[in-house]
Amino acid sequence: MTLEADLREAVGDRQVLVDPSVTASYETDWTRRFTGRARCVVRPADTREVTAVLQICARHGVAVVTQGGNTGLVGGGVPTDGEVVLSTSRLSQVGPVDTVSGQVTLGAGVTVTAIQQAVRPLGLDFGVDFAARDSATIGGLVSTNAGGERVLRYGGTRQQVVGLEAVLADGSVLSRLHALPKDNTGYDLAGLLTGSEGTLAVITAVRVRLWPLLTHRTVALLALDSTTAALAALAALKARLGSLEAAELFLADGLALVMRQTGLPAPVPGHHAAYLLVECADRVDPGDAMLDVLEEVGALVPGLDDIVMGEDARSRESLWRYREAHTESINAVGVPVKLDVAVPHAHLERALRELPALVAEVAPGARTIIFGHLHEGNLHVNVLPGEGLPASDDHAVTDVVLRYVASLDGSISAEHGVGRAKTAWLGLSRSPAEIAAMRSVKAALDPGQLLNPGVIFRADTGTTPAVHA
Ligand code: 2HG
Ligand code: ZN
Repeated sequence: MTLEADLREAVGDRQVLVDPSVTASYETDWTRRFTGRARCVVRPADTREVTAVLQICARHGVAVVTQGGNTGLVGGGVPTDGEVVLSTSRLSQVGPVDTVSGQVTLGAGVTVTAIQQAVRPLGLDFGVDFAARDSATIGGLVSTNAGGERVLRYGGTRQQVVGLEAVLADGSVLSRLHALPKDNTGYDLAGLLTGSEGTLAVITAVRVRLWPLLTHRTVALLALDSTTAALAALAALKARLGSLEAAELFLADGLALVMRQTGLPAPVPGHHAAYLLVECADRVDPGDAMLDVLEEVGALVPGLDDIVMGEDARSRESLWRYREAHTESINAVGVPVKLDVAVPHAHLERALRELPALVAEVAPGARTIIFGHLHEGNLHVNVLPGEGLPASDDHAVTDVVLRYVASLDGSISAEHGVGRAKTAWLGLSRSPAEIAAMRSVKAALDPGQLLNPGVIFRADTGTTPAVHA
């Protein structure tokens, strides 16, 4: 039997997609940067069917790319040439919420919005949130160890994972879904699979920790004359506000682009180099405490030019729009080279000053828009070709940015992962010994190189990538 016939028998005719007009949306990421061709798309309904799919693919020697909400930014979830795309969209079960332990088990295909809708009525909340919440799935979040806007308070996805279930390339099922808060019985396999970007197993379910739902929120947008002032303001706010939940950075050129694309008015009058969006959340209204602290911080921090507060839901949302609309506004102008990096706070001001000039050397006329999560020093460097100019040379732009970041002791991937986009540069952030250990793990769990070949490591050789800092 053909691969397709075997798959149809395992999951049903309607769940094996081969029509190019239907598979197209699975073959390109939403930024349009990564595109390839799938042999077919298969949509298993449960763990048993995932096992069958993997066993069939192993038998036919065909590689598998797992895809969740397809909101990734490094090409880790799209096929290249003839792989089977395993979509987790039908693994969408939400288990009963355990309100004593504050945990819930979720199918890999459950979106962040669906998690919020399931747990918020019970007075609980999920610790990870970001703009792609309506499409991004928990399986994708765990595979990429996604960050987002609440890391300052709750940590990243890794900190939310209590256990998981996953299927290895040979079809065996690893199930660590029980709710025991203490379990010291050897290797932390759930931890290993978190951030493994689909290269070690297909995650089918995740048990996550939940947090008390904070019912009252206040947002403030601070306009500042420098990133150094933004860092000083953040340090002062962190020391004074236990309810601080988010601290997001954007700059004058990013704001101008967002205003042009969305039609939003200027949030505050005048020109300011940097903007810091902060949110506090609590079970009682944090507004008054925040106002007092902001007054104190205004007196303490030179360069804090202006502040606008958003207390009701609408004004909070419209302040968040200035930050969250960056990605879509950049995408509306062209296909950017997207680089998600982290630099130590001590080098942040310098990095923001030097990066656009460095990029311009290899991509003349390019526009470099930078924004991100200030607390983690996480910068989203988006490089758009200048108006009327051809697309930038992705490789040259990536090379100059990642080498520069590594020279500052930063990370070449803060929250989006390595994917296919950054395999050649892994050696800038990981030592040869670390890469060799990671390759040994990959070889042990997926000896046939069936799961996401070409992601994290280059697919071609067993050797360490040649690029070193
Ligand atoms: C964000 O923080 C996302 O908004 C996307 O990580 C970043 O579009 C980007 O470069
Ligand atoms: Zn981000």
